[in-house]
Amino acid sequence: MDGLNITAEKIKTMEIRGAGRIAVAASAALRDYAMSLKDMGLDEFNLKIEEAAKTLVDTRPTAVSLPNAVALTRRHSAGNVSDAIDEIAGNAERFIKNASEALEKIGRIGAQRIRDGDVIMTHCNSHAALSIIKTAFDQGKDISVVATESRPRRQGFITIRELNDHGIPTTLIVDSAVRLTMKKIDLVVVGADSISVNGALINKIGTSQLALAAQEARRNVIVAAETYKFSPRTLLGEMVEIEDRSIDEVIDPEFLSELPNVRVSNPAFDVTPAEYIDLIITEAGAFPPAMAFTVIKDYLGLELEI
Ligand code: RUB
Repeated sequence: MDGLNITAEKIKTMEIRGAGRIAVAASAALRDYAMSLKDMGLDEFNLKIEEAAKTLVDTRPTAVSLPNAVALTRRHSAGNVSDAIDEIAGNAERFIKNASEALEKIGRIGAQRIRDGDVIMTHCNSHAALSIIKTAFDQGKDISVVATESRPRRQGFITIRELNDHGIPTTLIVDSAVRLTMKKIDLVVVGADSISVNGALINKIGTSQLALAAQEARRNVIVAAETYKFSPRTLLGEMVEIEDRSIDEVIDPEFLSELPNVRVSNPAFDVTPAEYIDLIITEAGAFPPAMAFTVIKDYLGLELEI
């Protein structure tokens, strides 16, 4: 499981991060692992795939793209190991190709919602959100972006580099400047780690503050999300787990050790209720959040995790 463990570690430490990238990396790692298994019976093979799937899924709890990608990749109906490997390899190729095509489609569909002259606020670093912004820019629209820093890991720095390299005028703000700046922007475009059946968005901590400020200022909030970011398990009443990350990301442990009465908390994601979201742009079309159930049923498949 060497290669697979390396990928799992990279996801855990966030060397590979962002819900889409995590999903694609996990699918590829499972494919490579399956292809490395030989000289064993089908039961042993299935057991090893089961363990490998668990190793990958256990790395980070919030982005449903990860268990969805693993479930879509690992399933097979073969009667022998060699056919099972072929099926898993085929599943991975399909998933990875679809994920890449989904990003392009989301870009094209989402760009329709961007008007010439728009100033767009984004949060964290989302490839799906950036696909919309870059596509609109490439269509010749005169747009600019306000990007939040996204403490504590500062994924906003990845975003501003990407926008800079694409030639898109960009302003970086600290997270606490969101409400003040909201008056100067036209709409918010963010990505998704998970979307639950009630249309709620789970994304980088602070996303719900953008959405609250946007509603107060009557600005639209658009979510860019591949269909594999919708969570089938929420149909069973399961809540999406919010990842708590190390407090070392927030504060120097030495400084904290001088403060015996202080505790630090570092939740990595938050929940934005559906009523704060205007539209979810998927590769299958632009949906209101109220249609999350339909997306899960028609485009993802209820059997995926139930
Ligand atoms: C990343 C994050 C992104 C979503 C969507 O969090 O919240 O907005 O994952 O990204 P982290 P994408 O940096 O903790 O993984 O559109 O690229 O899938």
